[in-house]
Amino acid sequence: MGEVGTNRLILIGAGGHARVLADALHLVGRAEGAVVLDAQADLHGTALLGLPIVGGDELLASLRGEGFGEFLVAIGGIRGFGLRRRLFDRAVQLGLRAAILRHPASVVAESAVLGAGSQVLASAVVNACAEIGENVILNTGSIVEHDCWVGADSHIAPRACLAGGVRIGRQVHIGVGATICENLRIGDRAIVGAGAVVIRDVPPEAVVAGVPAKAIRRSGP
Ligand code: JB3
Repeated sequence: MGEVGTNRLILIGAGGHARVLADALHLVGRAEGAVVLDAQADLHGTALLGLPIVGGDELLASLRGEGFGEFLVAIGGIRGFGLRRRLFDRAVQLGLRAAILRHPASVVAESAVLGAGSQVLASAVVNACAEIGENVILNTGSIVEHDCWVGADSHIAPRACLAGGVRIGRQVHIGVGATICENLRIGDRAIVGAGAVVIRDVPPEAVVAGVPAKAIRRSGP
């Protein structure tokens, strides 16, 4: 861990996903000196698992000036893809580096590649030669098998499973416990419902659900 003052970390968001990240930061020794920003003013001055919620995003520039070096986008909700990308880009534009967070109970193959800002949470598995894009959430117990590709800003929800060679686009949500069969492609901004079993490619912005998964609507902008 870098010394406090240069590698101090900013969590952007103070909700349920932020609590998961804060817990992992404590476990990997990155909580020291970290602070949290949230849009809800009534949270300012309180704490998130011991991390001070110091204000809103307007503080990003001044925190950078105070020697904070890294950030994580700590917003995970399905409606938040565009927001996650905007927050990521704003922090990078201010000269902050996107940290990579690996829970100590995760398993990541030596040959796997984790993108800046990616978050590999408890019991998640990233297997050989998989590539994980920027700002991706691999949530609790998710499985990304060998040779998979997960595009930027996507969220693989708890216990979802991508079989070998699956390619996930950008800003995709794979729901809790969903299964994507091998070598399939899931298009940008598609949504796969919880528990779905996907046995054919999913086009961009499609919303699919069921066993086997079928299209139910299109995902909104
Ligand atoms: O299902 C699981 C395991 N986790 C879910 C996660 C992936 O997504 C979790 O159960 C929730 O469904 C959701 O967690 P998240 O994204 O933390 O949602 P919520 O608990 O609603 O917290 C979002 C926080 O972000 C709120 O405190 C908002 O005020 C804050 N927020 C919204 N917009 C913002 C902004 N904070 C900052 N700094 N900037 C914003 O623009």
